[in-house]
Amino acid sequence: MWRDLLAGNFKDADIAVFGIAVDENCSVGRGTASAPMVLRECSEYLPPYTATGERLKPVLWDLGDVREFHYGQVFEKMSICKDKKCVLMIGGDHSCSILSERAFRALHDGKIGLIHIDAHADICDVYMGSKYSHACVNRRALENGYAVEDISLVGIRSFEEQEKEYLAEHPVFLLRADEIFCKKADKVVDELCQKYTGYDGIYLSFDIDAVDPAYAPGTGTPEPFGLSNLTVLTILKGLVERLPVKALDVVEVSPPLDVNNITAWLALKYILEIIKIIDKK
Ligand SMILES: [Mn+2]
Repeated sequence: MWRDLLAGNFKDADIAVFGIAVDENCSVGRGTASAPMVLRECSEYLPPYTATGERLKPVLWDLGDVREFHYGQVFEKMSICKDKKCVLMIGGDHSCSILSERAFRALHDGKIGLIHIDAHADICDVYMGSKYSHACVNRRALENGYAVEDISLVGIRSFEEQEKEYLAEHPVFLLRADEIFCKKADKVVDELCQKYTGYDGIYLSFDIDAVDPAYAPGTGTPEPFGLSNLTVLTILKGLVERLPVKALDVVEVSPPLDVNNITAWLALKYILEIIKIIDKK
């Protein structure tokens, strides 16, 4: 796994990766629990180059998977790699981010921002009877040390009624997918960089369903009118390059719902591009 990307030992690795192989908090299509393993399997086939032909160095360390929805276990993984340049969590459904975002906030002092790239606002208090549904990620973040002004929602194009009510009363920074389409990706990066000026650390949470289902069909709650794969690449690269992104996740890839692993390959390609940017920092 991670062909040519693994460091010789933990000390020399700049980036740590771990999986949370859990999909019990999904509302519709499941299957994301197998994403960490499928991404690792696919990673063996990818040459260590970015799409622009830059060579990737062996900078990665894989801490394995957490296999239950358990804060203590996620905190332990996050604390082991607290001092790395960046930690990457592979989900799992988006509820996994509730645990890793909480751990990241608990492990880092200073001003910490949270950028949530997703088709969905995920700001329900309770969804289908659960406070830990993947539709409740940002409400739990607000209880776990992130303030309203720390959070940005990017790529949104689906709302529950309770979310509209919450957002009408709370000024969460929100960029809809149609706004991003009209504005262009570079402008979106500029806006977010301006918003997070003075922050000490950023957690970047990336739900693959932010990308249009035409590019990323293998996910449990596909939403039309989404962003192109290149638009999302430009946003991800720009944010990681210009902001102090110290943790990020890629969630909601569901291999059983995928077509020819298109979505898993896409997620992996994003990860390779991001690894290169972090390595250069
Ligand atoms: Mn989503």
